[in-house]
Amino acid sequence: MGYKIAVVGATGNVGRELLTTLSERAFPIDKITALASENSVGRVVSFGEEDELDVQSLSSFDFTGTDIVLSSAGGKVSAEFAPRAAKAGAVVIDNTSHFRMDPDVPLVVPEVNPHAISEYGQRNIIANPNCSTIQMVVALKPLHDLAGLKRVVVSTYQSVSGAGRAGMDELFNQTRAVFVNDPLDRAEFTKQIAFNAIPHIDVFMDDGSTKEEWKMVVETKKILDPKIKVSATCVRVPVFIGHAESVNMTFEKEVTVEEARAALSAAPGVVVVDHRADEGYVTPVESVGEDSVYVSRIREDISEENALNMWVVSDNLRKGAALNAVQIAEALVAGYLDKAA
Ligand code: NAP
Ligand code: 3JM
Repeated sequence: MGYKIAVVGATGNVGRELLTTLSERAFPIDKITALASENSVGRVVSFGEEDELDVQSLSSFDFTGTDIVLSSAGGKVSAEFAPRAAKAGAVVIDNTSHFRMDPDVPLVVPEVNPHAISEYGQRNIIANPNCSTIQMVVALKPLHDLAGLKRVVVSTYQSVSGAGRAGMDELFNQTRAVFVNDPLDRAEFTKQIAFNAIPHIDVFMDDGSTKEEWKMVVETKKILDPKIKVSATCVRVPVFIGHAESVNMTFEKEVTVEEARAALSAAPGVVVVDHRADEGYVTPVESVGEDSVYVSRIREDISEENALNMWVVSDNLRKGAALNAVQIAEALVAGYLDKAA
């Protein structure tokens, strides 16, 4: 016996990773349905090594009898279908930003605030945070417990897979075009992404920050502690998969590098690789297909009292999206859903 699961956005970068993760972790499944737009009806998607699923249309799908929906088809799609699925009795674990800041929707990273899942019943929706927020709060949590975070200043180096399949295609095609001297086509990114870096992810806000930067600020406060001050700069770089972050932290109390390293090494979901030598740190390419959040370059910030720097890397499609959502589903069925698997 298992659960009836639906994956919305099953043909996308995150959706395909959701199917892989559910299969790899042997989530207890009775029936699984792959949903996407009308355009994908007739296509199949892989589920594990052996199985293929026929893609069905989200717009005509009846969620009655579905236990859990894992969704990643953009904010507008979630705004429309998630309340419909929730009303039909399914719990929706949503990967988009649409419901994250709704006070009646828990925003969950299982290593950080698993208890928040208990509030899922208010709307039958649980939100998965932004990829950059997830990997940062997993690394911040043990340090906040140790010495009390006052302020975080983060700069991100985000891969193009965060902008979907089309973002990956654009980096590939532009890179090729540079080599063969073809004109560069641009659609997903606001400037050339091949051999470049773009300090602009999601739309601009009134105060000059971007929405991606705003998400990191407000989501970190909601998940970890509203008292922590956060300043973020989010940059798209020509990397296919894996986000990196340079994180500067100021604490209430003194904290040594050794104490920080010990707390991080003991923390769930974190792997410390920090040898202060060639190859003694993790880069995005090495994080691909891995579940962990990697922390390297832990060092004192000599310009400020009680301050440290670190480098945080993770696979944005795994812990940054699909894995975190599946971990939420695992915690939900283990602790909260009535139906026994
Ligand atoms: P993607 O590769 O472009 O895939 C988009 C998916 O959404 C496809 O399966 C697509 O189906 C489906 N879709 C689009 N419009 C639809 C509609 N009207 N009805 C049903 N399905 C529709 O994008 P991605 O990288 O997987 O990201 C998808 C979404 O996940 C993003 O928009 C974002 O909101 C969220 N996301 C969240 C995180 C996170 O949680 N941390 C990280 C990255 C992305 P077709 O193939 O049929 O078009
Ligand atoms: C990551 O609604 C959309 O067009 C999707 C925009 C998007 C988001 C988002 O805001 O949900 C693309 C990539 C995210 C995210 O995780 O915040």
